[in-house]
Amino acid sequence: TSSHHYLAIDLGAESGRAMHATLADGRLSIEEIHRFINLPVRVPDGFHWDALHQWSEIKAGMAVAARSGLKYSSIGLDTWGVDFGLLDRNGALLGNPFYYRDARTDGMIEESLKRLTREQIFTKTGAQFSSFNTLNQLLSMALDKSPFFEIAEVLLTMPDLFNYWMSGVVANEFTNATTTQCLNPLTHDWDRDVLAAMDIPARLFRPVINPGTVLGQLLPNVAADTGLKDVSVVAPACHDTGSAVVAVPMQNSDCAWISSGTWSIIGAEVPEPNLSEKALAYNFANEGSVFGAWRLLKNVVGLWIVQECRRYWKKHGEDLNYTELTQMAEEAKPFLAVIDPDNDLFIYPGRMPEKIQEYCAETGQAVPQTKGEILRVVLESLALKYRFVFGRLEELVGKHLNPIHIIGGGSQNRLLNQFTADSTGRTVVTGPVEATAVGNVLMQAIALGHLGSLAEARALVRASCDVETYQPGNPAQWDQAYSTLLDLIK
Ligand code: ADP
Ligand code: LRH
Repeated sequence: TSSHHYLAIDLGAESGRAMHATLADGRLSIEEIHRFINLPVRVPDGFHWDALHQWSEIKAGMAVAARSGLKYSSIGLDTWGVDFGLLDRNGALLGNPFYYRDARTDGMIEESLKRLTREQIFTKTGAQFSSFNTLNQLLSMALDKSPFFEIAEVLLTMPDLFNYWMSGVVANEFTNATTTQCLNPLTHDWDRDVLAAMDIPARLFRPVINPGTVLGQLLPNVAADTGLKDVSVVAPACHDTGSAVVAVPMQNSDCAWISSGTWSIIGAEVPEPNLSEKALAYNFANEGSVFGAWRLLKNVVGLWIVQECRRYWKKHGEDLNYTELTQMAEEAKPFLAVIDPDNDLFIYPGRMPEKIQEYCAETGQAVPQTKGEILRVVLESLALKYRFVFGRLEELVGKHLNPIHIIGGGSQNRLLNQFTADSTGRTVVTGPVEATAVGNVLMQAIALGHLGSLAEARALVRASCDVETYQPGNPAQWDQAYSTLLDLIK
């Protein structure tokens, strides 16, 4: 039978990777061939993407693929939402794209609300209110009278930018466009009213293309640099969360999922955007999926907090891996204290263990002392916040959701998986770990006609990937801690 090879590039906040995938005999296999760091760089004006370094590493991944001698059908790239670059009229990148955890967007939600009401922004964009959204990044530039607005011709979100460098095609991909808070979910077009109200030039935005579009062939200069020839560039769901959810091995839509990585994104797949007052009040997002579906979801700050603790301890001389850190948490005393992981304090980089201790002290709780205690507080608090968001999700979709699928790198944290089952009282099914890359590949295969449908793609994931199941232990044990969380977020 025929076999096909694909290359998926997934740029995550901790690392970027190039993944090789093969579709053969009704199974998909996937393997990492190149991994590289993807850290923001601070200069006097703020935190930026290291876009050229990332581009070099993407090409290095292509070169590894080329050296295998295999014939690749296509390449697809995804990364996180909201960030973007601007091109001038000659197609040159203007400056260094900003990284979303930059303080330039502080206070921008309030600024935007001087121009439009919350209801207006929500019904026109369906997005959650996060200070770092593209809309707020652009508003901060408008308020700063950024000279870029005078000379920029095109806005490309980060995956659009890399797609442009790979294929020469300038286009805005739909799933990632829905993270900008500039796109109207009903028209699938940029919302001119919102842009005008924020003084953002509408000329920067291009027509939106669907995930699963074949953009063209790798440009000759890229093929020459990497040795990768005759390869199609496909836009998958270019938003990483969009790709990850393609790979949820769900049997039907009565389940929820948590895309667990830097962020923990909790949601369900729904047929229509939910623009209700309640969705607005709960600050949920409608993000575009593949084949007309939507993801109704909410971001929880996620394993970012663990990443930042690890980074802090490394800086102070102790380099521990995630397995060791999870082990320490497992051995620590349970239910010492609770934090709201989504408190503003924890969004920005730096001093994370100290910030957790300060938060516990200021809220009159016991202060975790050891690394294990600190991490246990974080993991328990994440599971508690999941319970809170999951309850609201069930309310919004109006049905009981079971199981909860946990996908992404964070699904390797067995302690958190069990905590999630325990705190929510739901069965947890984990895997795939590399859901984002798998979903990216699946959309390439669909675009090229190698797979017929999303249902077929998900059946393939079920047949190809290991999944683990966790049953809830004793949810009542979690009730006391849950009421502490409710007090904290009041
Ligand atoms: P991103 O959102 O940046 O793409 P990933 O999906 O790669 O993130 O997930 C990275 C996270 O997965 C890490 O921050 C870490 O918390 C978790 N993780 C990775 N490996 C392990 C492990 N062996 N045990 C527990 N957690 C892990
Ligand atoms: C996850 C993610 C998420 C966005 C955030 C900026 O990586 O794409 O869906 O909200 O990054």
